[in-house]
Amino acid sequence: VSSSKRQIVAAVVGAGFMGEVHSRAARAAGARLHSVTSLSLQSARRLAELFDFGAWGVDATESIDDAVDVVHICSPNGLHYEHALRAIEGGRAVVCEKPLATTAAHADHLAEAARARGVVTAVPFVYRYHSMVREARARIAAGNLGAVLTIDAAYLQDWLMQPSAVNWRTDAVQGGSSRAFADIGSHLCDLIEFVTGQRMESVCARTRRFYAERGNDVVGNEDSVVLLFELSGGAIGSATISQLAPGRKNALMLEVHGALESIRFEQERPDELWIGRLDESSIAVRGFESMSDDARRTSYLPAGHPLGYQDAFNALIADVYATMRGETVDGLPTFEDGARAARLTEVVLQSAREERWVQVPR
Ligand code: SOE
Repeated sequence: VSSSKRQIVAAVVGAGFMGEVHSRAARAAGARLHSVTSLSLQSARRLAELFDFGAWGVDATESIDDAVDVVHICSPNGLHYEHALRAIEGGRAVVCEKPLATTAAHADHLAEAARARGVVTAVPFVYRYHSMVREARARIAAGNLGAVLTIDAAYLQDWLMQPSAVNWRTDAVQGGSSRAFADIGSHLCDLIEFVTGQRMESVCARTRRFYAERGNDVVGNEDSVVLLFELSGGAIGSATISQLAPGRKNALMLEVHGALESIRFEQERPDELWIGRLDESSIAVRGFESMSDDARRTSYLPAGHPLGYQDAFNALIADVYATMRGETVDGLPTFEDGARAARLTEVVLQSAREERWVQVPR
């Protein structure tokens, strides 16, 4: 039996919700699961048994073992820089959860170090991998919408709405100086740029920390952000980002208004794309004949078999491994995109602090 391709060996650092999502995706992409490490030995052991890792422990340096090809970093934000730099210096491919680092300077350094070392990198802006997001992007690129005029966007969750809800994210040291924007606003702004093909050029933001304390801890980062922005092609838009929106679980919503048509994507209904028209609007459901090639690439189940969040994640990790094998893929978010998100985060906080429009550096 000829083995068409050498099995990729993956290590996971961090055994929380994202560690589990990455482990499932790495396994689905055919990796051998080498080791999972976590600050909590119990969490590491739970994931090791769930996904049949070779080893588990609390020492993240085990993930840089010579046998390891790629390191998936899912540790608390404040540890990303250290864990990613160690993997890069070890010559490993690195998939690092957003935010890439809690400062733009550290994120830029990681992107530079990875470029210099020539390692494959990714920051899982996973929502790029829904087929109907690729369909929206293809329609805008093909000119179906006409000139992009305005954007109405939001990313709303409610898992931090209880004042008692404490998590490493609500601690500025472990989570970083931005929470809602760095955690989910970064996904939304990455998607706005990815779908429209335009850059965010300037923003005007206001943040709120509705609960200055949670449990016995002082909270050092924001619960919610509202944003005005201008895009490089002249469009203007607004975004509401909050993790205190009762009833909204993971509600990323993006609506783009063109001179000819509109589109609306809702992450909680990922197989659908609303097409807005002056005469008759419609809902395009994944799997139709004239779907774009790029949408078809991630549409690996036929119409009527819903694809979801983990499917999109699996497709993203499969693209990372394809890139490690020298293949060319379209739309993989790399450390360059992660560094851009970290820079945008600092611009958003600066705009809120100084109560003015701030230009986004290229
Ligand atoms: C929590 O806000 C979270 O898990 C984010 O960290 C993820 O990036 C997002 O995709 C889902 O919600």
